[in-house]
Amino acid sequence: MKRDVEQERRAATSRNGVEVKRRGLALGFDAVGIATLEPNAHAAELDQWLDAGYAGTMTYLHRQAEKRKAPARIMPGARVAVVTLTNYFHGNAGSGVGRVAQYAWSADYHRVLGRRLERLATAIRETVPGAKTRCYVDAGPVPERELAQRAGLGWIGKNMMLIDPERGSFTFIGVVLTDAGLAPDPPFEADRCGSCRACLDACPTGAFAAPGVLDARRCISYLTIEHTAQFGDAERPLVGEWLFGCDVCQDVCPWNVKFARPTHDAELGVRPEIAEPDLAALLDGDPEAFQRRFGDTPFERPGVAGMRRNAAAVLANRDHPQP
Ligand code: B12
Ligand code: SF4
Ligand code: SF4
Repeated sequence: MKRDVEQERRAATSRNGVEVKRRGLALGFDAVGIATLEPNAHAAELDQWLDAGYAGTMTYLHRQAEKRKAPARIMPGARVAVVTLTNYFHGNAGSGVGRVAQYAWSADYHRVLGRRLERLATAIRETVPGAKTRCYVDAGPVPERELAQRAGLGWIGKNMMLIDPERGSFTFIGVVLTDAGLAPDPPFEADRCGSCRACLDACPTGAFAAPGVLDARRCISYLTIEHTAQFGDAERPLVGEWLFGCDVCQDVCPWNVKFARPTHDAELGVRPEIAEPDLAALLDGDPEAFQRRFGDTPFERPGVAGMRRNAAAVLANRDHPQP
């Protein structure tokens, strides 16, 4: 009798897991998997990374470390993470002065995916009545790449990106934590980088201290988005022609070269004023004009002052290229 009850419980978690993933795909996510919330197997790597100072001024990463190492502590009662990937690839990037990373070419993904994740959370609560849910995209102490690997969605490459073997790495990760009983997927155990080291060799600033270890302080993405101070003489040349973010370690990855396909997601349409920005207007630094044009885009994070700094650096690098 007890065995029958246990078998029925298992069958229900399995059915509910399948149903939640089906609903996720129907909502427009490109891949959906379910991860357990056991302690992070790579907690030691996170500690070493933080101790080495590689987080730079991103002090929130130090504050969030304990929860990142034990994701079950993020939401009381949470049992699993429903993890989603959304392709944002737009095709080959231009090479003009003032380049912008592809993830930023559309409306701010935090808003687009935030809404979609809320709909997925509703689907979870409809599938398992009474379930509690919490949505995260690039926010909070959630170890998103680790959970995506654990949900079977891909492996973590030498460039630290989560690489989906069918889509490459130009994907956003979004997560719903829940206390619903949903059967987890097997983790993605293979490492398909093999002997390749294209990303490590191509990084224009030599930001990788070792395979899978990024010194964010040298990363153009950090310098142009997260770093709030003015650039020093050593930092300015590092950003080269990149106005916002950087895609080099993804552009050269053979898994992107072979498998990345442009997205047809209607909510992630390219906005030309971001993909091909007007550097002179950014230099002008008018806060109201900036808010009107970029208030709902990823440029909002560095803000008018940060984007003005970035535009000045790109123009200085164009006029005085480093040997
Ligand atoms: C801080 C941060 C940054 C920092 C630091 C980047 C870094 N490499 O850590 C900066 C500003 C530089 C940055 C840049 C970018 N970022 Co960012 N970033 C984050 C953020 C908020 C936290 C990441 C973090 O904790 N870093 C600290 C490191 C130590 O932790 P980790 O990356 O999780 O790494 C763990 C694993 O590597 C694991 N591990 C170590 N060894 C091994 C071995 C194996 C086998 C396994 C399985 C695991 C494993 O241990 C580590 C610690 O737990 C996440 C969102 C989130 N909440 O997770 C987005 C996130 C990682 N960023 C993202 C993106 C898109 C980018 C950029 C591509 C943007 C751009 N084009 O400019 C670049 C890519 C740079 C790069 N090559 O990593 C996406 C990545 C999506 C994906 N498919 O992987 C995320 C997930 C945001 C999102 N929701 O989509 N980012
Ligand atoms: S995003 Fe650019 S600067 Fe940062 S690690 Fe990758 S290639 Fe290097
Ligand atoms: S470029 Fe090569 S080493 Fe780097 S992440 Fe891609 S497959 Fe792995």
